[in-house]
Amino acid sequence: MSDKVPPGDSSSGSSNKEVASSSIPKSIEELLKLLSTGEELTESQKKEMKDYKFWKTQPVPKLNEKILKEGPIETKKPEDIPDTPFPLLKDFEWTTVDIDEKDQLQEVYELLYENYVEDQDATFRFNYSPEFFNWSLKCPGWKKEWHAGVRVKSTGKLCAFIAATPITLKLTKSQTIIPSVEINFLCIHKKLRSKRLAPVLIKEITRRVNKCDIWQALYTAGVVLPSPVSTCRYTHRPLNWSKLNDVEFSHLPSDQTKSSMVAKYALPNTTNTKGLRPMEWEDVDQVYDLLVKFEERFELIQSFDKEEVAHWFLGRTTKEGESSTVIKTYVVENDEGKITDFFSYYLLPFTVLNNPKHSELGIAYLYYYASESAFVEGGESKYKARLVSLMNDALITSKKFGVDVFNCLSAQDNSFFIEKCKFGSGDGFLNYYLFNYKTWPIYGGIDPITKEVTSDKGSGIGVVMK
Ligand code: MYA
Repeated sequence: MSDKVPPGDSSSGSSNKEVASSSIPKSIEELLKLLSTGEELTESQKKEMKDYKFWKTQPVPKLNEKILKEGPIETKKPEDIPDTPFPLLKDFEWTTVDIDEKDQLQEVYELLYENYVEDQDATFRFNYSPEFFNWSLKCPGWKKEWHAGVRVKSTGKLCAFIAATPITLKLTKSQTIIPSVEINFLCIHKKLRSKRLAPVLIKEITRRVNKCDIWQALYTAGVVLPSPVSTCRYTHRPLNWSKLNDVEFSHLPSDQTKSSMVAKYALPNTTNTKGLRPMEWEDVDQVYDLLVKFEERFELIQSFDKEEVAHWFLGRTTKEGESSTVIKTYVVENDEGKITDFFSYYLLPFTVLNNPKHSELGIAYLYYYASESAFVEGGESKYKARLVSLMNDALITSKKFGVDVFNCLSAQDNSFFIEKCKFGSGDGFLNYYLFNYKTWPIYGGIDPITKEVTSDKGSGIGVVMK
């Protein structure tokens, strides 16, 4: 599928073009050649470690470093960390954004709406709603001071933002638990780009997190930085092909007609799996048990507690609370009342710019899932078939939430159903990074050379970012 650079968790995805834009051509002739032929840069032209002026000073593995031992890169104590924020240029000041304040949440929304990740042609823009932030930023253990912003002193305008949320990571091979944060929503106003403000934001969020005795972080980006622990590929499953074609997200292959494409992606209105229903508060314990067991299949995972399961899969942490409308979770309950499977996805629409027919694209992102069928010895083919059937049901359920395209990465065991459920590979790749921790490279569900999704092998990435 020749889709545009897809909507990604925390990036626009790193297409080949993006790699080229961060590379350094050696001469004007080479630059002109690149412009005229669109040819990719050679290895020697790509950004080298010494060119990462900021990242080469940070506790991250060097590009192409051979990892000899897993573990933290540096060890410090909270008292070694400065109490005061990093200095900013005189026209700017630090702020802690209080997202419990409606007006401040609105400021983050506006900053991101205008300045966050766009596709190459600026046709699509993430439309993060205040409700999305309430779900993604206010998880159990969240801290107000981990929502750091920069304001223009004279006007008070919010012009940059970065967020950390708590996450417990686990490396299953060594059964190592790593108390960490997830870093997300790094955003600088377009007018303040390329002024080295991003490193200051990153250093400040690191300071604030370190002060709480946390020393590791997980983050994802489309751009290549030192050094990805894994790389996954975006895939897309059109649900409303005509609309995707109208907004130029999906293109008509030369050997197809519009009606054949619509027919290809048509889905029934009713789900197939017996006992499938939306998750309820009473399911938290069983979903927790199933997820914890299932996650051990992967190498890098999020280690949940029950309160986190309630938050991330229902969007509430009390029985009485109202569920979030951005996260959708369905369970499969058998005749004995046992939950045998579940799947979840979150909704994050795109605003479509300058299109006469459509102003928004409904987008679902596959989140966590689990199935008892994974534990049946010798039952690999049954497990794969079960995943295909569950994901087809996920697609069907998402239609009623106005989803036009369902996205998933080549992470988890997704490569087992990607092709069968008619997901097509997108242009975008997502790199996973760990801050201050070295670990062996983790398979991201794609062939390292061809970058094609491999259907016979699941990935080692079990953690899903928002
Ligand atoms: S990923 C989403 C990132 N956001 C966007 O793409 C939104 C649109 N873009 C922007 O707002 C700006 O272009 C950004 C860069 C802010 C991205 N992650 O200020 P600069 C390095 C890390 O002159 P600008 C997400 O949210 C770049 O290589 N570093 O650049 C996860 C260069 O360093 P070096 C990045 O374009 C974020 C330096 O910044 C990224 O004005 C995870 C240039 O700075 C990037 N996505 O602003 C952050 N892009 O010289 C790390 C560029 O070395 C967290 N750069 O090449 C680390 C863990 C911290 C916590 C630790 C706790 C223990």
